[in-house]
Amino acid sequence: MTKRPTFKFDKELFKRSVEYNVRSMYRKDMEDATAQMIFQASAHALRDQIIDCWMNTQKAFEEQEPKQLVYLSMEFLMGRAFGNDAINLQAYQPIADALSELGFDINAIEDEEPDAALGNGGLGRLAACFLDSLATLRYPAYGCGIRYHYGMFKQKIEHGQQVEVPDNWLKHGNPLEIRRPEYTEEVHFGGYVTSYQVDGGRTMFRQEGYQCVNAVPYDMPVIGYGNGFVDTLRIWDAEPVEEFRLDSFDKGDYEKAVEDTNLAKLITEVLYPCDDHYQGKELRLKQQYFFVSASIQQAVNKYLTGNKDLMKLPEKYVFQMNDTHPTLTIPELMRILMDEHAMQWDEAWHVTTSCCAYTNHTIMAEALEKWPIELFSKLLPRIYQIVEEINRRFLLDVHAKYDNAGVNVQDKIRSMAIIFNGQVRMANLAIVASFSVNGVAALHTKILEEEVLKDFYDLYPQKFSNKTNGITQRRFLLHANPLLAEWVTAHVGEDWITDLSKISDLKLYADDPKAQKEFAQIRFRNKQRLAAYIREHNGIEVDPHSIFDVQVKRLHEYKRQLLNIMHVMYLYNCLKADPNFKMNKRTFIFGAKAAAGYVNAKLTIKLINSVADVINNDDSINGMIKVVFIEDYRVSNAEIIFAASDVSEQISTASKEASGTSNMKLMLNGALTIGTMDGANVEIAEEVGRENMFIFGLSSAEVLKYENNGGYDPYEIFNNDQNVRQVLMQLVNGTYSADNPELFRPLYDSLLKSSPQNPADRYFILKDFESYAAAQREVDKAYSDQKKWMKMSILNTACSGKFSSDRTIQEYVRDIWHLKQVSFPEDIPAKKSGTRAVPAK
Ligand code: 26Q
Repeated sequence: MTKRPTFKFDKELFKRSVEYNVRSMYRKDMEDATAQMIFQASAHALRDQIIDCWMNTQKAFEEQEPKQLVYLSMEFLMGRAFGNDAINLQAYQPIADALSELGFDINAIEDEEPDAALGNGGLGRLAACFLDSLATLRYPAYGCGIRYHYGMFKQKIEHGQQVEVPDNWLKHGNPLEIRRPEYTEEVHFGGYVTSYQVDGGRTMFRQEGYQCVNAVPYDMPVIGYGNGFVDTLRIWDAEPVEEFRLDSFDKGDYEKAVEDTNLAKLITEVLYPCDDHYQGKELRLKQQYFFVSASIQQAVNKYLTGNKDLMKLPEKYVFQMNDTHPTLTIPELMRILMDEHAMQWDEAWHVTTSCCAYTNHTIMAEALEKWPIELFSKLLPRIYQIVEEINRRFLLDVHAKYDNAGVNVQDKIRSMAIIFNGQVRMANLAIVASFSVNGVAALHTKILEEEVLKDFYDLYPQKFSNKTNGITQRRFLLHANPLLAEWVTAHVGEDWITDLSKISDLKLYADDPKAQKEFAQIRFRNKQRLAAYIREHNGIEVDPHSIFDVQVKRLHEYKRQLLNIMHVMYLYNCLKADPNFKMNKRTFIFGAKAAAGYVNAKLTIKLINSVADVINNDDSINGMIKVVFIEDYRVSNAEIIFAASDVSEQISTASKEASGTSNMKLMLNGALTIGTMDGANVEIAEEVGRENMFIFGLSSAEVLKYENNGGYDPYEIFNNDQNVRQVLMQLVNGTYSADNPELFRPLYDSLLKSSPQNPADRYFILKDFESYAAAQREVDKAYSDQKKWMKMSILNTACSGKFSSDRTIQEYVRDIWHLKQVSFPEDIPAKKSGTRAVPAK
């Protein structure tokens, strides 16, 4: 049996290795090396030290042949690897010492690493947190995704407006990946389907005349915490099957070769930077099929090296689909089983539906993926045939169940058919062919079951479950907030690092004046660190004594950054109107990227920056309010922001935010939530108690009721609430856009005008405004009592145990994946490697 991979960091070896790498990679002495060179050399040195653990872990998989998870996701928002790997190897301090002995500061070296921004936001970061937990819990897992050459765009703010700059993250090479050309798979696009007969008269199908692309995998290590266990993130890059030959005289060949080369260059070029909004772009479908086909072919091939009976594939593999983006897993697996391994439909269906599971991340109708049949069938002719057959058989089942049952079958078909109105509906395909469908927070799952997917829930109640999201405390506390991490360890021991439920022992200290004082000091130092970041990046002075009020997330109307900034405008009006207006000093901090084509989102960024310009430069308010828009919000600066936040803005229109995860990261770091009863906020309230947060606004039931009745009339509020009216008028009278008073008219219109597609104020901003303002007054009041605030803050950290992705992963394992922890002979019953036991179901 493979020996337990143990990792022991060798500082002297590391130092020598860095020096050697600098020489061999750059032909430079240490004195002449740039910080980037030192980073590259250090990352290579680290990689050399973990390679044995990685190989041993993989060897253990080969020997023990455990069931493996393949987590399929178009996005893995990993952020930086170096510091996090150092943390998980429990070697951060020795590495910092080694670098310091070589004359470098580890923070500066970490800053040389570009974020691996292969994701948009929550969904991609969730995938990254899951990998961290899977490795820490010693589960055999592969993340499978795409090696985009350009990740999430970099955001520059020019004249208050977002400008997108390409993210060339591979410019200096990626030291923590390994190219594995020996595991290349071919992926086929287009062409046509032909049939042929085999012995016994059975008709078989195959795709011909297709375009061909090689999928070449790159592996990145995913290091478990303190256990020498290393899982793999496998991202696929596209390459032409054969570089075209310039000497080819056959014009047809030449053109085809050029086409294949161009296709390969395009597929993995760039991440689609839209979030929660579906666009029927052909290239996106190509990306989806590309990585799914490569991943599933690989899994089946690997399975067949040790096994013969494909009927037992579900005993060894589970394919978890992160949203509908990888739904082609279903017809692709059917195709491989039937066309390449001669399985019959029913058997292939049984295998496929026993392997595939689907996670839903949204109820927003505009985010549901639908592909026009034309486009789909042309690009994936054989896959389309299979989807058609799945649909045909499914509709037969629907008829069998509902004909003569006093139910309108046509209604059922309208909502559940996989192919409808000339479109392939990916969520419906995913639900019909998966053995498991889950939402990402209790409320979200309930809305899926009772409203959005009700017909499916009626049909397959046993498939549905909730798996409330989580985050990894290793990146978002241990690495992001070393001061607080150390303090927590001093009070409750270090077990929280792998078992966050242990952090609840901090409750004992919530009332303790000494603990409160220390906690306050740590928070203050983190706020100084963020203030320095803001000074450097924004040129704005902010007072670390002020309340740091933070909303960082993608920009979307349903997340209601507009509500936040309109409330800032209102507070500013109060200060201007009444010299005696009392409030605590507050710094409103925003960070958000908007999809490039999302007009209102981009305009909201402009508004925030315009409001910042006016308010920050108005001496008459004595700096009582500052507004800061942090450019290029991403994982690496998020870590600094979370550690320094007092107030966490989680103010989505109730029912719209499936879960949210920044709410959890901020809570863990001691921020108090102001929020609606939406997504995981509901569960945060259950854990910490409503009295330790600031809840406001319509409930999801109320929102859904208004929506079913065509909306509400915002004019009632406009006409009766003078505060709201004043703020609205300031959107169109040049207060914040003197040289173009009409600039913000579209935002104004979105709040007051209804159109055939959209009711006025469809996200209930005006409706919730008064309640939000009242909750903000409570925030202000609470902050005035610093003892009480620190108590609440400690309690938030103490009650965040549920929101570890370790807990989430244990639930997936228990209810859906049924994986076993990989063990090694000399494993002692792991003390530190478990999480809170999840009660058996
Ligand atoms: C789809 C089709 C074409 C192009 C892009 C897309 C696309 C890309 C990304 C659609 C959706 C996304 C991302 C969605 C997302 O991040 N959802 C968030 O998932 C989090 C993790 O579950 C939740 O916490 C958030 O509430 C949810 O908004």
